[in-house]
Amino acid sequence: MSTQTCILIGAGMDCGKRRRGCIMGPDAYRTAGLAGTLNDLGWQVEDRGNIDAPQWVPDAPKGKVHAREECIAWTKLLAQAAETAIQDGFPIFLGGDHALSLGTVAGVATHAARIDRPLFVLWLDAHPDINSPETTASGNLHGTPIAYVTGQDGFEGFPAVQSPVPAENVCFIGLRSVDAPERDFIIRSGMTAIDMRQIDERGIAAPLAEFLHKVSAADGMLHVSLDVDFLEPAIAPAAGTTVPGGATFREAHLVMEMLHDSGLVTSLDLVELNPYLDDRGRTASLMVDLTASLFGRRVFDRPTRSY
Ligand code: 5AB
Ligand code: MN
Ligand code: MN
Ligand code: MN
Repeated sequence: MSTQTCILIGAGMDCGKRRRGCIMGPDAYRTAGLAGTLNDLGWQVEDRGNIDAPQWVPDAPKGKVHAREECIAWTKLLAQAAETAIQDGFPIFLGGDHALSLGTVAGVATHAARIDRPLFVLWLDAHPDINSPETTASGNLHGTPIAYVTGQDGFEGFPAVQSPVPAENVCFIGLRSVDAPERDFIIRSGMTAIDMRQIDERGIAAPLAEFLHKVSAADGMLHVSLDVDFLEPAIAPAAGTTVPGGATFREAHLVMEMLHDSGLVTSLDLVELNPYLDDRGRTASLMVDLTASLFGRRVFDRPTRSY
């Protein structure tokens, strides 16, 4: 990581699905000590507070998509905030549900294009979140950001994505709940999709190293989007869409440690934490500890690795 300043941006976006509670996420991360933890690791921390929720706008009466107008308003705010923050340091977006990535990834992609570097996206999630407003069965936009940022159709009313992320630059790790239209799309698209079975068979380090090599060879910027439901629900209960069979404590830390060693990560989303569902703050604390591993916490020093 090139810069030593990280910028915290709270985005309590809660309209990407029907079950409420992610609005409390940013404050849970602060309560769990995120800023102090990063400070202790030698980072300067600038907390920009929470983005004010857009003024409430009524949902269009027809259509299956939940809170489309509100999500459009958030996307505009977040894309702007992301584009600005990444010029000043390493942004960490404190969600909020995963619909916030419509804005954050679009914003960092605009920046990457401006400085003429390719953007890669690592999606740590049980789900690929590649439905469009047309293919979604639930109507929940937290299941759509990858479709949006790679420039798929169906996002009428949303700002046009200025610099779509090429499908080949996207890597999913942790998949175990994929809708039929999502599966078809992934197979056609050339995205790298590491499901839990592959992780069982190969371990998590080998496929991650392959992807990091690709990022490194292209001199890419790397945006990481960490959904709480990437993790095994037994260790991370505070998510609305848990799926059994997720990443273990050590698998998740190893991913973060390797990401740190790579020096390739330039922005991070922490999403889908619903503190209302947590168990004495342990999911919030685990997410903070995983972030610490990404920012250099380790037992013993190891030489920086080139992938
Ligand atoms: B999350 C589902 N594919 O579209 C849908 O938690 C789940 O951000 C989406 O990964 C899960 O509603 C969205 C069934
Ligand atoms: Mn997700
Ligand atoms: Mn998910
Ligand atoms: Mn979820």
